[in-house]
Amino acid sequence: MKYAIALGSNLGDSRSILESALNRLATVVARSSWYQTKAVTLPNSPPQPDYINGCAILETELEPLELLAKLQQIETEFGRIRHQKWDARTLDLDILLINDVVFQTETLEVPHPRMSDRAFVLVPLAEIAPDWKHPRLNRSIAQLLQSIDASDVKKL
Ligand code: PH2
Ligand code: MG
Ligand code: MG
Repeated sequence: MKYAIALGSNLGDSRSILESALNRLATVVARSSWYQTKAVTLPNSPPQPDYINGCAILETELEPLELLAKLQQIETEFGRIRHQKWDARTLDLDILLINDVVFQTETLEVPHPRMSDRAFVLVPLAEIAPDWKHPRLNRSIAQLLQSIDASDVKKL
């Protein structure tokens, strides 16, 4: 199965955490550059450090919920502590896309429900998978990127 995943960090030594996390995933077939991005936060929450974000493509036999468990295990290994939604974190690993399917359970929704309006996801993903079609929106990643403002996303 082919997966697109997003990587992000805005606490600790983000760059080295992200590199080490990628090395823990044996099945990476493509990876983007790293980007410095402004933290998207909930309204009225205190400011957060910038994130480093990137994306990768994995080819693996793991089923979606098995891959999710593995990604969460790696997040924990790198010191992820879950406080509130959208809090600063040492490592966030999200499943964005799985082949051309829609997958929805209590614990996992793919395509990632917010990916289509997030420049910090679409810019790195467009670098490695511009033609991958979002199966709910029927538009490619490159097309989705054209409809949003990506000026806060800077290549490192
Ligand atoms: N992740 C969030 C919330 N806000 N902002 C940026 N720039 N990058 C992220 O990865 C990010 C965020 C929740 O997962
Ligand atoms: Mg996330
Ligand atoms: Mg997450």
